[in-house]
Parts: sequence; C-alpha cells; structure tokens
Amino acid sequence: MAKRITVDPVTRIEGHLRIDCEVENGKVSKAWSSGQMWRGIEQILQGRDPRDAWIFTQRICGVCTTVHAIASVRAVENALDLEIPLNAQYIRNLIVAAHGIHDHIVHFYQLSALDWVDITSALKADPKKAASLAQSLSDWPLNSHQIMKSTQEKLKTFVDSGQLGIFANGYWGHPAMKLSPEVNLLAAVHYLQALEVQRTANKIVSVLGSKTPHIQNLAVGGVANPINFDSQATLTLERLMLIKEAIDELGSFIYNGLLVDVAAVGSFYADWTQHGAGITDYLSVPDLPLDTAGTAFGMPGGFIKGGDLSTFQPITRFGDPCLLDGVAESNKHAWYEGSDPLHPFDGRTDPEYTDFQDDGKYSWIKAPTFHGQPAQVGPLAQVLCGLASGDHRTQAATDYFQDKVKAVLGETLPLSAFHSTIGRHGARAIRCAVLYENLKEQWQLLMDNIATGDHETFNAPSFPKGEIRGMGFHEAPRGMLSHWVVIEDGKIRNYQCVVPSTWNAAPRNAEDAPGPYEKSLLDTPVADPELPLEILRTVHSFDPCISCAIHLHDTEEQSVVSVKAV
Ligand code: NFE
Ligand code: MG
Repeated sequence: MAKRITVDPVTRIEGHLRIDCEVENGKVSKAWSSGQMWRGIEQILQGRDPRDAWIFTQRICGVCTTVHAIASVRAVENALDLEIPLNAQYIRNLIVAAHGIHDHIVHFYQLSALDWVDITSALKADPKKAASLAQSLSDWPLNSHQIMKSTQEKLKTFVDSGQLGIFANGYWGHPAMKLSPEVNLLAAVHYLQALEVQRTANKIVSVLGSKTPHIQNLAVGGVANPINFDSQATLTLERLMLIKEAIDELGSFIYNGLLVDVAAVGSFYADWTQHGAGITDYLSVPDLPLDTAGTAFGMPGGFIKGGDLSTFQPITRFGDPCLLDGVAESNKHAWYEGSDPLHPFDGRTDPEYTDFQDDGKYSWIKAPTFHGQPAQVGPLAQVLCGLASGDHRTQAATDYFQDKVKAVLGETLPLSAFHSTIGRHGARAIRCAVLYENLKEQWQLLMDNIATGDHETFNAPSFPKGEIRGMGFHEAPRGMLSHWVVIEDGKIRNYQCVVPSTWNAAPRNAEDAPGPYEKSLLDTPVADPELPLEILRTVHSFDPCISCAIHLHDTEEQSVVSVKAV
C-alpha cells in the first residue's frame, strides 16, 4: 500500500515549500510540489510608475537579490525600445556575474552539501589523510594538515558542548550517507571557508550596487554610477582595482575548491546520476549583453528538447519572438482564479484559496509552460545550451570538471549522466566557473571602454501616451527569469514575473502534467519514510526559492508521515 510522506517545510531553501510523496515498494510513485505562501508583489505594482518597479520587484527575494531588479529595468527598457550605454551594460554584468557566483557557492556548501556530507563523521577523520587527499586533488592553499586539524577540533568543541550550531539537526548517520570521515572533514573545512569567499563575491556587488542585498544603483535607462576618476564620490580607478582583486580571489576558490568538491561528491555518489532527471526539456536565456541593444551576449541560452543537444534552438536577443510568444502560465492547480493558460501580458494573479486538493488546487505557485509544455530551467539548462551552442567557456569548464571526476572515479561522466540530481550540482559548479571567466572579461571591457573616454552611464527614458509592452529576461542563478510589463500612459497596467522556481516548482499544469520537481521525484528510492533524505537531495539540487516562485498554511492533516526536514 502506498504511504504518504509530507515534508513541510522543506528547509535550507528560501521560503516555504511543501513536498508530498506517495511511496510504494520503497520508491516515490506520486509527488506534489506546493508553495505555501503568497505575497502579491505583481498586484502591488499596478498603477505605479514603471521607473520604480525594479525597487519593488527586487524585494521578491533576499537570496537572488539583484535579479528581479535587472529583469525589471530590462522589461521597461524593452517596452520603450531604449538602449543603454555600454558602461551601464558592463556594470550591470559585473553585478550579475558576481552575484551568481556568490549564489552558487552558497547553494553548494550551505544549502545542499549537508544532504551528502555527514558532519558528525568528520570527527572520526584522520586530519593528515584528509589533507593529503585534498592536496592530491587541488592546489587550494587552505588544505593543510593544520587547517584540517584545527577545524576538526572546532567541530569537536561544538559537539562536546551539545551545540552543533549551524550543523544542528542534520540526518547524521543516515544509511544513505556514504562519504569517508576524511572526505566529510574536507567538506566541513570548505563549508566554513566558503562563508569567507561569499563575502568576497558580495564585495563586488556592494561596491558597484551601493549595498547588498538589494542594490541601489539601477535606473531604467542605465545605472546611477557616475564615472569620474577625479572624484572619490564616484566610480574611481581605486574602486575598479579593488573589484579586480576580489575577482582574482574568487577564481582560486572556484577552480580549487568548488569544482573539485562537487566533482568529488558527485563521483562518490555516482549512483545519483541515475535519479532525478524529471523533465528534460531545458530552457535558458542568454545573458551578459555585450552591446547597447542586447543583441550579443557573453553567455548563450536557448531550448533543448528531450535532453537531445542536437535539437538546440538558440535564443539570441532581447525580445526574441520564440520566447515572447512561447510563455504562458496556468492556474488550474494553483490557488488563483482561472485555469486556462494565459500569456503573461494577459496574466492574472487573483487569489482563490482552497485547501490542499490532490487533484485540484494545491499550491500558490503557477504552472508556466513553453509552447504548451513544462520546462526545466537552471544551471543545467544553461550549461547544456552552452555545450550545444559550442560556447568555448562552457566546454572548458566542463572539461576541467570531468578531469576532476576522472581523478576520483577513474572515468568521466557521460553527458547523459547530467540529466540527474548530481548532474544539476555539477552543472551549477561549471556555470560558476563560466560566470567567473565572464566576470574577468566584463571588468576588462569596462576598463577598456572607459579608457576610450566614454563615461556615459544613463539614457533618460520618456514614456509615450497609449499602451506599450515589454519583456525583460535574465538568466538568474536558478534559471530563466522573465518580467512582463504592460504600460498605459506611463503607468503600469499589468506586471507579471515568471520566475525560475516557478518553472521548476510548478504544480501540474492545465493538462495535468507534473512540474519539474514533481517529475524528478518519481521512482526516487526512499530507505526510511521517517527520514526522507533522498527526497531532499533531489529537491535541493534545483536550489528552490519559494519567495521567488510565488511572489497560510494547510490545516488539514492528510499525511501518514509529516517531517520537518533539515
Ligand atoms: Ni529567490 Fe530567484 C533566482 C529568481 S528563483 S532565488 O535565481 O528569479 O526562482
Ligand atoms: Mg508570477
């Protein structure tokens, strides 16, 4: 008989996600993904000045803090057909790339590693062995015996005092945990070091954006960063050199820490390349525009059907008609009025709460589709599109990752292995390296452009009478983000955000087809329904963000097992 598991809330994510599964014969046979909060930011924007929208939308999320600001100004600029100065593109790109690096590092170490790494087992490790294993895999200078030993002692102090602090409440000792004590110690050491590295990435965002989270330097038409090397109040050479120093520091950790750790964890858990594929129609958008109109990009995007790279269709510019016409959202299984899919320009977000109905409405998340079908978005989608398009940076980072896999596993992973729970982690680490290579390039492009004497950062917008429409897209850390705005007489009439976690955490759509989380969970083995670590592994591999996806609580207890997961 099927046993029902409710994981509510799923934690180590942003926002409030509930996952329900039916488990039969030790495997998931049905799954439901449910967003459990509603915020209504799209409604708040109606009637407002489109130049202010980015300030509001950015508050959708405190994790991907910059992305809704970027997508918003791009949507309004697209409606106005307004190009922005080159310096403004480069400054935005530096922020976007540094933010993405920050986000990917946080996700692997702080938000998901503890699904694979048993911190308590690290106490049993031989620090010398841990150091020599680490040194055999990378040149990271902070892998010494001394560091392994002192970190282990720090962990012991936590445990002896009965307070695991940030490591409390893990599934320690779970039978699905398979790493040796030495690998667990190594991962624990890098977990703590990653906290420092994140700060370096955020330094870049805050120097250019005035603060983080939630940058302050955007404007419809460009950025509010005056460039003047003679004034300390503006973007000076000194600040640009500070940014360069931070960029260099990031590169060292990404190549010697993140890529190596993900390759090692992925190799030790290579069986997880057999689970979690779910929906293999992949959608991504290009990003890091290289010209004033957004017709050339540093990172490619597009659509891949059924996991087959030969089907790749590129998306090549802001306003690409394939994307413009292809997106719709259905509320058939979401707690909003209506059911038939609507294009975002006509989209509605009018709440209509029922209780959790397995075959009816059961989530605050809408179900987006691309030309009628659900799609998986995220780093895996972008990396596969990068490989399919022949992007040399994506290929180089993938090759580097595969070399590290080979060092641990003895062989590389076939591309088909990437359609999986582990594949999403691998792709995110690869994308982080691609972002880093682009970050370096964007810094140089900005320096070179300023050196030509161009100091422009802003083109003033002007709003016509009558109706205009625009779509802004951005490849956010969790995947393709799009904002859609309808402006009438200079005021917002409709505003819809179709967000990465909305795509991936979607409930069933108008045709009752499951969303990506739901489909990826089918057939996942669950050793112990009371401790559903395997469900968390696959859900966390998408890097869920429910604040983004929805932009109350079920009081009806229908479950056999209800778990507060960590
Ligand atoms: Ni709140 Fe977000 C990203 C966006 S996710 S994290 O990346 O947009 O859906
Ligand atoms: Mg929305």
